Amino acid sequence: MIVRKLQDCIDTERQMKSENWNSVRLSLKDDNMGFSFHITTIYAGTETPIHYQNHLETVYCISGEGEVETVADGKIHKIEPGTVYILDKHDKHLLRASKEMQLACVFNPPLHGREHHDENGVYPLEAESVTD
Ligand code: 9YT
Repeated sequence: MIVRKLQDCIDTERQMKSENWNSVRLSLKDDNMGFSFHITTIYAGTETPIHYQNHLETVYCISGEGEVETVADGKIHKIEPGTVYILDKHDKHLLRASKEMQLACVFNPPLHGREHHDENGVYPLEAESVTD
């Protein structure tokens, strides 16, 4: 069994920071679980374009408030504590936070750790180059 604490992972190599969000990657590919598990904070007043063409992601809102817009149909879904959104179609989307949101995120296939969104909001597969 593996045990980790969120507090112990903050400001370590497990935490990735960007202008709009930071993400603590509590479980990664090298845990051999078939998924990765992250606690992500989305900053208030931000809009992030995301398109995970190589990954499936499920996102559960723990706290905060925002919305997710699917680009293909312009539909806007409110995000509040207790909401889950599931990107089962590799949906291109816009993620907006009106209040800082804490989200629990699961990725399949798992991230290996240092991925950053590229200019299209995409994470490359690990075989491809990773921008850091
Ligand atoms: C909700 C979302 O996808 N945010 C971007 C960060 C991502 N969860 C990550 O890299 O951990």
